[in-house]
Amino acid sequence: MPVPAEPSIFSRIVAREIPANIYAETDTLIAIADIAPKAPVHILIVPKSEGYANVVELAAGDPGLLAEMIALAAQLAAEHADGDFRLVFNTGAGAGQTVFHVHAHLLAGSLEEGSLA
Ligand code: DGP
Repeated sequence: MPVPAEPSIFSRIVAREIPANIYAETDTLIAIADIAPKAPVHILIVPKSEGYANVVELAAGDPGLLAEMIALAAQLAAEHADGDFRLVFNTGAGAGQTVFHVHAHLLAGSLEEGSLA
């Protein structure tokens, strides 16, 4: 699993080189407020390791970690909204992915149609 030469923005947040509003942290994941929220609750759920660029790679390489991300999303949606949520994995630049360190957008709280990340 190749590790990118430059740490991603999320790795720099994990290392506390860049500040972020941290919602949760486990041995393997960090959950932070998105810097440009698209919903009342917009949290990024990010594996601390940056070995996987997108959710397809993660699902193939470490499905257990993907399951951990989904469980944390459900927990955070229950804690910060009514428990209902949308989970978005932008995959590829053409789909709007800008950070190639896999992450899930957790969107919750009075979502409107079209309020995708
Ligand atoms: P995507 O476009 O799916 O790759 O999502 C990347 C998200 O990362 C985007 O919604 C904005 C967010 N983001 C970018 N830079 C920062 C940052 O420095 N801090 C935080 N908290 N979020 C960031």
